[in-house]
Amino acid sequence: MRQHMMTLQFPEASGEGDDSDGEGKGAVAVKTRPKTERPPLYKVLLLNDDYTPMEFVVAVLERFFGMSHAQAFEIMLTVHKKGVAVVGVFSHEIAETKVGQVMDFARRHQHPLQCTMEKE
Ligand code: TYC
Repeated sequence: MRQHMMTLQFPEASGEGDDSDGEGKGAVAVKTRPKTERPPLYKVLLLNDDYTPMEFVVAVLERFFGMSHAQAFEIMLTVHKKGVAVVGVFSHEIAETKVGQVMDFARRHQHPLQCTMEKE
């Protein structure tokens, strides 16, 4: 059965060929594969600043990105030292939601923390 499927969908993979040599074995059913592109992914980035408390950033990473305390602390330190870090990769809609949640939460607590997204 598997061989039959391969022959129908991908005759070139079966060795049966496309009769381009004209040897004339008869009709071959050819199924085209419509190209289904995966939707793009987006990196969510957290930016360093001089004012947002470290413990607030850790709380953000735990609350909105499901990180353990240890993992959140590690990523916070990376942002603190390097200026920026990727905190997750998501679909456009989810990334937008995460960025909105972080920006809202920071604004409500009057911290200048910045969170952005960019196409991978
Ligand atoms: N640099 C901040 C401080 O020293 C800590 C911090 C870390 C701020 C990560 C933002 O995304 C950030 N208090």
